[in-house]
Amino acid sequence: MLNLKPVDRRSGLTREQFAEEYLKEMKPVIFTDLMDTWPAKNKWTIDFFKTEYGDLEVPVYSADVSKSGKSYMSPDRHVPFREYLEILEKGPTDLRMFLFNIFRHAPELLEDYRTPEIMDGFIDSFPFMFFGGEGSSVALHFDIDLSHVFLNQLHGRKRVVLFPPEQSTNIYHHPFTVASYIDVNNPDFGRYPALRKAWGYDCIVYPGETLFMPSGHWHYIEYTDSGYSISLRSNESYVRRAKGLFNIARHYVVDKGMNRLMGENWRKMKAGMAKRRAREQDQIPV
Ligand SMILES: O=C(O)CCC(=O)C(=O)O
Ligand SMILES: [Fe+2]
Repeated sequence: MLNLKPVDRRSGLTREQFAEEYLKEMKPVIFTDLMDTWPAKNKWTIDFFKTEYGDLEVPVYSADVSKSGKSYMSPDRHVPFREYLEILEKGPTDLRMFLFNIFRHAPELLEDYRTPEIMDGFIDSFPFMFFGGEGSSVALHFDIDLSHVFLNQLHGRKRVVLFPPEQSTNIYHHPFTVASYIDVNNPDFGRYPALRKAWGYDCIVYPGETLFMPSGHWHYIEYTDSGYSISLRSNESYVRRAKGLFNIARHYVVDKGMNRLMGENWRKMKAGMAKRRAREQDQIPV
């Protein structure tokens, strides 16, 4: 069994309390009231999106999205938003919709949420929404730009498993990427022995709640129900912002390029590197 602890659930946190107990500690927390002032909280229902934006063509992704080779990170197809929402309602389905900037097409929606006042440094660009069907999941990863993520759950429940960045070696960070080799639901301790030492968190985020994922935290997400959320990002540190930009540049140049050139072999090379790192760090005879 993986060593996973629950995440605190808090309401009425002040900026000072949040800074002291969570931000400084880089500790995740679920806010039960951060979205209380948002019109979106009750307004952004499935019917609302169907009625107002049903004709928008949206890119949908199936579970193969992170497979190596030519289709790496490209959508399966485009469908009218109405059709995608109907698929979600019928569920279960592995179809997800993200990397689509709905706000570019519907800027009026920007009026329906508020930038949290709980800390400074929110990044002012258009935020992303994430849609997924019941049973779909998002592979364990960390966000390459190294910002803190405030995951605001609007519809359906999500299970989130988190690991702090210091656990990267223990969970077999896939070199040059933001991915890990481990399967959170079926940890293979034989193959990945350092995993026994890993620790993290496991929680369910309910609609109306906001999960704070501190910078660099690994997250694996399971859509308990079909649903969607909006992720807002913040980064109060210029040093960390610069590191994030460097990561992005390296990712585009190294990983995408090597993936194009070597496909499956690049994946295998990275797997070897991750095992070696864990072995060297832990001096576990494997
Ligand atoms: O909720 C999701 O589908 C993915 C969210 C995520 O990875 C993020 O906000 O960084
Ligand atoms: Fe993420």
